[in-house]
Amino acid sequence: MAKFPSEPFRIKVVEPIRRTTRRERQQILTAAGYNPFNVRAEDIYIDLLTDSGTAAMSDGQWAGIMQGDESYAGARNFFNLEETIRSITGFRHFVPTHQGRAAENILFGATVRPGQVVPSNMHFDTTQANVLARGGRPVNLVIDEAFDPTSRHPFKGNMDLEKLAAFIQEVGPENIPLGMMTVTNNSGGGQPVSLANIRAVADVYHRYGIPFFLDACRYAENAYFIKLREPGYADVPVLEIARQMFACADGCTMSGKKDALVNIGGFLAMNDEELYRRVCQELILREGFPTYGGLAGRDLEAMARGLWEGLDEDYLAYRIAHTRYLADRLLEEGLPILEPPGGHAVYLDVLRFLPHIPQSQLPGQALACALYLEGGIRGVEIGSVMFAEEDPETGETVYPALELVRLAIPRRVYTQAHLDYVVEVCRRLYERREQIGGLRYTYKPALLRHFTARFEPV
Ligand code: P71
Repeated sequence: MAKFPSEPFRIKVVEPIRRTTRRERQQILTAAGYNPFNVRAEDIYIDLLTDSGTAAMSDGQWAGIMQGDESYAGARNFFNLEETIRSITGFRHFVPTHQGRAAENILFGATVRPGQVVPSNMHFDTTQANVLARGGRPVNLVIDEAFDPTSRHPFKGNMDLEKLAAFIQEVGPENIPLGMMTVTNNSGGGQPVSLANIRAVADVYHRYGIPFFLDACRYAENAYFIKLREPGYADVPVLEIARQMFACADGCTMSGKKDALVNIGGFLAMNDEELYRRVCQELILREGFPTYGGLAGRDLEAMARGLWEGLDEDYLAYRIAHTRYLADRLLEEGLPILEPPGGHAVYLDVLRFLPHIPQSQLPGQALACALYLEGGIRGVEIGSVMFAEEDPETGETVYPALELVRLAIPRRVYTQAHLDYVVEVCRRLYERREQIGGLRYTYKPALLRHFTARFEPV
């Protein structure tokens, strides 16, 4: 039976959660248009919608909240955060933002012109949408193993270096204002990127004079995977691995809502002085003055402290093993999941879970709804609803290679017994999987459609 190291913390504050009846859940789901985003959190028993902004903060972070300096300019918490970010990332400049996508918006606003392309291993949905919103084209060049849910490649988030070099030559470096890399690769299953690959990607970008930015929101989990899996790093402190990752890049976007263990916050960091000046202009227009950037002083403090806690090796060992525990238990029950499990989530492999539902009938969304109906669990579809695209020439729908339901694990929130409950619900669903039917849209918005789309059973 799978096991994981016991928690390196104890629980000081609790939040009641409530179980509902199946009949209640059926009514709730119908009213929500079969979209779990539209369900009230109070009507959910185990909420695995996202690991973003859902962490339990520590007593140290809450103490920091009380020490928020709410001055408009130059709050002391800004300088604490600045010292922290500089120490971990080494980047010369940074601005706080209210979350990750605000950092993306400001970065692409300052760099991307219509018609330009931004390559990455895989852009996450907000990154993709923010590139598109500036008239740019996001391109994904991850290794092929990423699309095989059964491949146990240790670094399935790696960029395909040949594809990258060929792509740059094809479109011309002058049409690439920056190159990116998402660590860990969320859309591809929370899979890590090796340090060797980050170095090689940086070399390719830099050979063509292209600035390289990391989408760093799960950088600490990525660094811990490097420690576990990449030869030569077993005895290197995670902080040092993280520093080496950042040292390859010219800047990063960061959603603090993941590995910085806060409920709100993010930042954009960079070395280039001239870019920093333009970023500050854009920041003042959209987020706020550069020493608070859309956050309160107390939020800056919580993020500074959370950044350090997110790098703690006891915490990371527990975190990665906790996720692994859920994956191993599901595998023990014979359920199809994407392997190996990621750092922040376990992904159900829907094409093997529900092979009788064609992608045109949105099997991932159907499975996410079935999970809620069966056990009050909320996961998120990462499949056709999130990523299917219309071919601009033929008008035909192109479905993504991976159809997943992500069970994202909030940091320091749920216990092993909660995960056992999740396994039990998934097992029951898998037993009667033939009874699960497909869905169709009743409302299909153009951009970031998964957040607000509505559905009905076919
Ligand atoms: C996640 C999220 C948040 C989310 C997004 C879409 C649906 C549900 C929840 C956000 C990311 C991310 C990466 C790799 C940038 C952002 C944006 N992820 N890059 O996975 O995973 O950060 O939410 O702070 O704006 O649930 P932001």
